Amino acid sequence: MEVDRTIVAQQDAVYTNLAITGVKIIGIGGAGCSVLNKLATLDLPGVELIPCHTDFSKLEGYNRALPLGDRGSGSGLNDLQVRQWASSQKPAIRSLLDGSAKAVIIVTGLGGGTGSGAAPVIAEIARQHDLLTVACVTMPFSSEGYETIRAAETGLKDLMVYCDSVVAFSLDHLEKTFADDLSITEFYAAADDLLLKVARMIPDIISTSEEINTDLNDVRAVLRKSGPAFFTQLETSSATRMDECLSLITKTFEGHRAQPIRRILLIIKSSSRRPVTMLETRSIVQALTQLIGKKAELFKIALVTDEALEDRLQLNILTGGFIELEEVKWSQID
Ligand SMILES: Nc1nc2c(ncn2[C@@H]2O[C@H](COP(=O)(O)OP(=O)(O)OP(=O)(O)O)[C@@H](O)[C@H]2O)c(=O)[nH]1
Ligand SMILES: [Mg+2]
Repeated sequence: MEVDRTIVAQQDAVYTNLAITGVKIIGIGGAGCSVLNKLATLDLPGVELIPCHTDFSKLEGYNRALPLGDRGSGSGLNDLQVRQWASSQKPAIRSLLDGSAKAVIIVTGLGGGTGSGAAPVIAEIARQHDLLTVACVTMPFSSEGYETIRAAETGLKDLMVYCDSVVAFSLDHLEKTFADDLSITEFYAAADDLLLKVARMIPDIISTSEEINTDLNDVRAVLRKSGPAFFTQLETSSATRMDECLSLITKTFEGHRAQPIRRILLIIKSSSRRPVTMLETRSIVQALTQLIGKKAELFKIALVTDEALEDRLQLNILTGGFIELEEVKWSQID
């Protein structure tokens, strides 16, 4: 019988990815688990989604999960208690990260007890296993009270110690950026979408099978110990997409005040119907180099296929490796 070689090749690629990628995305607490539920609908190859919560009802539907504490009904906003619970679960956390794990992506809304308490403990263990460790988090509204802010800032400070790269979105800042007429539910859903976009960057890069591609080691080289990171997503809407793309880049990064950027990870997404061209790629890279990349030590580009984009182009840009951290507080959004 004639074997369909194309299909075999495709299947091989998928199996290879499954075997080598080993990305664990750990969603912690209410916000983290809600992002995880959205990621679960995307079917990302080579990725294991692991929820971690003190409210055990949020752990259902996953192969493996990390319950913390013995009550199962939340943390009572007590991050110190959760830290102890997480520390007592170190062997369980190690076994979740063992085996095929190569990268760990921690997703949480800092400020509550569960995320603020557990995220640093998980990051510390990931670092001990020498895994590429990235955190994407939201910081609470300043109106959420002193205790919430303290828990969030302590969590963030410790994440900075253990993670290679930390992308933090301030809810205060997002409130100024998002439309005023959003309901609270819509607002949090939009914040979750941002966390999702960052969380899927690494899986997107390593699971796509482009000819010019970036693998996990490249991503690791760019993100390794790069500290706080900025995330920006730009997407064109018209057929004259290159001009639009270049003007979006200029609008976003012109007059960029931050410290010199040492590391840049750029994902260019397009569909196979209209893949990004050499000219488009070169122009995008030149524009970014001119505006933010003159001092870059590493500027990695990955091309990812996303059929949903049809004629459009989407750029996902992660910048990090800032010299003076004071200037860099919150991740930028478009
Ligand atoms: N991104 C996002 N953030 C949220 C959401 N709901 C609340 N937050 C923010 O995230 C912070 C943490 O809230 P939760 O995720 O409920 O906290 P938790 O980690 O579950 O901790 P506890 O509920 O105290 O056990 C809050 O202080 C809010 O700033 C949400 O649906 N999405
Ligand atoms: Mg909660």
